[in-house]
Amino acid sequence: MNPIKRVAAIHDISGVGKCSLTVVLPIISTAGVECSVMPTAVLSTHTGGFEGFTFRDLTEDMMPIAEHWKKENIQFDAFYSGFLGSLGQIDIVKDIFEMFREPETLIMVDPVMADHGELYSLFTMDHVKGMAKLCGHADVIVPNRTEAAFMLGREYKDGPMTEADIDDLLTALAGLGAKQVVLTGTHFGDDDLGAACYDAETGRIDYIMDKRIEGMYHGTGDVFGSFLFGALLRGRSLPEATRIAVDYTCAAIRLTAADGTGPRMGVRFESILADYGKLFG
Ligand code: PXL
Repeated sequence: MNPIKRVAAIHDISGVGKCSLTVVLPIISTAGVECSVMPTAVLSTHTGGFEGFTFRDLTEDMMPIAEHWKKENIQFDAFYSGFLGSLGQIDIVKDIFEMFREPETLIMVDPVMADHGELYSLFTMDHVKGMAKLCGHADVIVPNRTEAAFMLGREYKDGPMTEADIDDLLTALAGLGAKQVVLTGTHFGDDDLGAACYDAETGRIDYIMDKRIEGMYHGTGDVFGSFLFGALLRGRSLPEATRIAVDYTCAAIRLTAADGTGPRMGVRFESILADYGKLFG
């Protein structure tokens, strides 16, 4: 049996609403990858669609946690960072990558900060600049179209895209420094939605779309990123892992739409976890 891989997931814990560590941990574990966690903050709920959420900032604990891991000689095959509550946390995460990076370490950064043309309530344009820099320290980045436009200093455009639009964005994003880019929220028409991936080393671009499901659901970025990273760490190629992430995220959204639970409670990924796990034997 191959040794199990270990990833350190650096995200907040939002108690209710199914995003960040409450979805990253179960999904990565189901892929058969050990998921260690560094919580960056503890919130009562995520910040989209709930009023008066609590926010316990854990910035001061992050470096002591990393130093303890280092002292105990704990090694990681991979890092996956997502929502970071402040500019200070972005710098600390960069330092943590440098502390632990070995030639084979795979680092994925999801520059979680915006969607549908708007920054999340906690962030400013300084956060955008910081995240763009952090993307330069990653091997794989997973921005949505809003985050992509903001990090590139471009105007955000929604609506259908051509292959040329997508290729232009993907190659510009690779210019931030990561070799592999997965752009989410891409679509060619009104009835499709998915992701496109680019490997700057081979120049290969894949467009991976599914049928659009009406409505907007919270936490889909973290569910998508977790399905993607689990598959990458289990040896799937970038296009294969992107296909898996699109298929499973859409399946979770379809179940949620059928449940009628609304957008803010996250998506029903639990019901498809067992099938996802079977992909990896
Ligand atoms: O899904 C990304 C995310 C993670 N963590 C918190 C959030 C969000 C998105 O809004 O608010 C706290």
